[in-house]
Amino acid sequence: MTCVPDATMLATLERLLGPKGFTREPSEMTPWLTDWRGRVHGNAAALLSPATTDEVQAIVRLAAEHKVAIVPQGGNSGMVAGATPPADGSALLLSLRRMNAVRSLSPEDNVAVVEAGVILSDLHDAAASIGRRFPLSLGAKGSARIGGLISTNAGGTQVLRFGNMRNLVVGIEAILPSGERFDGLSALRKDNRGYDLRQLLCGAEGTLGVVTAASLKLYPAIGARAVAWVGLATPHQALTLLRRLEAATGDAIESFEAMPANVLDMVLRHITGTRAPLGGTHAWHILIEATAPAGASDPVEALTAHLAQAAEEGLIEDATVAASEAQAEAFWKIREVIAEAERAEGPAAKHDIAVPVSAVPDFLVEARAAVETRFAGSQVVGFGHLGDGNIHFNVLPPQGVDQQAWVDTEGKTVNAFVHDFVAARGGSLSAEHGIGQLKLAEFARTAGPARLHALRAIKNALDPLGIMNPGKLVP
Ligand code: 2HG
Ligand code: ZN
Repeated sequence: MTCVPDATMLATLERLLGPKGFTREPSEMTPWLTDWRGRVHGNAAALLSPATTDEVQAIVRLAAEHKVAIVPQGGNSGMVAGATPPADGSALLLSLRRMNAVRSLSPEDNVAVVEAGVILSDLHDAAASIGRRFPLSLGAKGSARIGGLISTNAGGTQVLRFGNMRNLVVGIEAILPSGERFDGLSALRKDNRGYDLRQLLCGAEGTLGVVTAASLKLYPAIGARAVAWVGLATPHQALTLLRRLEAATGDAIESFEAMPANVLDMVLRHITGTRAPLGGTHAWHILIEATAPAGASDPVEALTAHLAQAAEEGLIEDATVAASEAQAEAFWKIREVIAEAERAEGPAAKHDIAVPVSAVPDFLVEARAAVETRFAGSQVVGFGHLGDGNIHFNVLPPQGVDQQAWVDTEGKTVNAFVHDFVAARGGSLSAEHGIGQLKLAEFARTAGPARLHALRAIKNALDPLGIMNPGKLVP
């Protein structure tokens, strides 16, 4: 059990962090006390915004001494309320947003060393300034911060080719729950000193310490890209198309995102300025991006030819390749605002599942039919990263019911139904969003004893006082 910070401890923190780094003002704290989708409302004894790793260390030492809980937070754009503090107000909310320096950029190492509070799109710009790119990208790139992306092992739309955040981290600096500083920033491409602490901190959701900085892999800048929108009849045809394009283009294909017609409609309904890329109606829509390094032949021509061939054979119904950067951006916008459109649509029973890529097409068809039959009137909006096996299989309540009440009650039965369906296919109930608070019960129900025991043993070994983000990830 953790303790409530007393007046002396709060005064010490206030002195340590100064007015920019310490507040208890409700108006300043409120935006950070609720998760992005507005489902979980927390409270905090204070909002701490340290500017340096030394300040983070001092905070954690003090918290350990007083057994006070710390909830680390980045951009607060997470999907599972992993950065939302508990409602009792006993925890200190630790925002990394002021630690937003790019410490170094090395074209020789192909590495950027950045602080945890750097916003993803700022890292994209920094990498571009030295002719490199950081390839992880997602809809929330304008607000998501590096520390949160590491702590959730974020995925996004380029995982097909570059892997998730874990694959892009080569070094980490963190303050462990003991208050010790782990100096693992050195950008070693090989390091076999036993258990990999850096990888342990990726996806740990702030339960094993506070990530303060990271060394991240950079890649050559893109020379040219081709962005296509494809309409086709079934997800099975989509997977056939993906494998065919990969075989024909080497590793040029880096995104292969799928959405059914009802998801495209939802975006067009809620997000102003969006319009359907194709004229006709299609059961499935695929967004494809192919890239080429500078000096290589333009991917537009190749992708256009392959898609024309696929259309001739009847594998796809229609396709268009963006004729300009502006059009490419417009296609991408449709994909990136799905979560926003769904938020506007209202509450949903949300699932972030993974199955083997080969199982995705059958899953999409069978799970949708099973859910819409079992939960009469519900509507599946299942979209996502077909190329890496990760589907956001969200379920909207039937028309005419109290939507939030349905999600809070029947939605739990839907969650269990979907997760069991996924487990039967060797899948995972969290592909890229993490466990946080929202998946905790289902994780505990389905994880199995070996995984749970190991998880708890690691947590207890590194955080015996249980001060780091309690109530998240570890059932
Ligand atoms: C995406 O792929 C995000 O758009 C959000 O991971 C998914 O809202 C969701 O379920
Ligand atoms: Zn996603």
